Amino acid sequence: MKTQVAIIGGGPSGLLLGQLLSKQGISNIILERMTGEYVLGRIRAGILEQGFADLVREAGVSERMDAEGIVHEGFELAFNEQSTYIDVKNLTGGDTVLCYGQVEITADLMEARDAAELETYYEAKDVELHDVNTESPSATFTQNGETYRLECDYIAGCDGFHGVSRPTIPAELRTEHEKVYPFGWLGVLSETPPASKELIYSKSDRGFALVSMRSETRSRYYIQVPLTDNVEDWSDDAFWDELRKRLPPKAADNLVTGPSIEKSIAPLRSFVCEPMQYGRLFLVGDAAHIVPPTGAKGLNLAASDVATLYKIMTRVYKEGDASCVSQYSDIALRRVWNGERFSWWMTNMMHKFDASETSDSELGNVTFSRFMASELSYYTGSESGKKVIAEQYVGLPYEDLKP
Ligand code: RFL
Ligand code: PHB
Repeated sequence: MKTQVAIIGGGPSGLLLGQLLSKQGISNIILERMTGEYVLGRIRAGILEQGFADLVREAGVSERMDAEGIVHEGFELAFNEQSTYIDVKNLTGGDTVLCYGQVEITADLMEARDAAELETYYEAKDVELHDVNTESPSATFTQNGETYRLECDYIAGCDGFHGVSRPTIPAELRTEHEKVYPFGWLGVLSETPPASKELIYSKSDRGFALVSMRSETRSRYYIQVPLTDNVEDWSDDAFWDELRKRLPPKAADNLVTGPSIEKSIAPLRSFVCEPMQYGRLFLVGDAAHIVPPTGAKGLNLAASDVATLYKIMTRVYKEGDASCVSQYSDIALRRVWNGERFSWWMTNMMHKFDASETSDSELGNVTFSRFMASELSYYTGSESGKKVIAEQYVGLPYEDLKP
């Protein structure tokens, strides 16, 4: 088999890249380890930056997103009894974010890929990447007991944090930066109207909580939990009780409870692999970086990687200029580090750190907590502070390639 760009991983990054490349007539084949149903079972991101939504429009897959996505002009930052509205639209001169689930985007992209009869190999096992530092890379894999070789010009490693692409870069040529937080998020999806029209990030003495949504009748909530908790320890009733205690009074009063349709615990991590490319292999999205979800940046950083690689591949194939491929890692990493910093900052500011869990070993726990409380009241207490938060939340502009 032969294609121009082999895409490893059929999550949102791989599917979006594939769709954009196809629009430019650049051939691509996706190798996905799991089934399509499995990929669609992962309830994850909900908030899309404008840059992401525009990219989905450019890919020609935005019809349902534009019809069903909920535009958010701001969000609330709550701290005990106090609540501050971050009026994102006014503070940024008109930018908003869109609430539209990762599952929906993924389903729309899969449908478009099927309709265009673009090739995807699901349940592609034992993927291995070969000769990525030469002009003729390839990927081998097995499917239903058969072994295949896919020859290509370039490989996009869109295979998430546990994929094969990142370890294909020799260990001595990559640096991995990692921080694991001492807590996770317990998330619940329920067929109930959301407790608030806008998202609420709430810090309380009992720990962090988040009000989010998927539609006017479907809510998504999260609470901070110790890493030692198991999802089976949390009955629906226990979850609702704890959530109510952590929300500002008005949202707590508005909370409508019901059976959970999905419940899971996600650990929180900051991670970056540098560089994000090796020869003709490019790392995209979670394959190269992870952020804690407090800033809603994970999928959005994946989208800016996709945008950069798309521009590079378009220039390579439309203008015959292969020299621009060396720009990928630097451009992608500049935006990634900014998203990492914002996500880390929001996480530190909004979560409860117990004794012995300090985020900074140089500081005592009490001092750290005090600094973070002071940080929160400082930034929410002035227009300029709120503007800093708003600008990061809607996302920095995408960087262009150098001529
Ligand atoms: P994915 O989604 O992990 O997809 C990778 C795909 O690669 C496949 N794969 C392989 N295929 C072939 N061979 C192999 N060896 C393979 N190994 C893996 C996998 O099966 C999978 O299908 O990565 P991608 O595409 O880069 O997308 C990244 C996003 O999923 C992720 O960043 C976001 O979900 C993060 N995130 C959020 N991001 C936002 O922008 N806004 C949010 O509001 C937001 N909320 C969240 C989140 C992530 C969360 N969790 C659970 C981690 C909330 C949560 C709770
Ligand atoms: C979500 O709706 O899943 C969501 C929203 C905002 C975040 C994280 C997750 O910061």
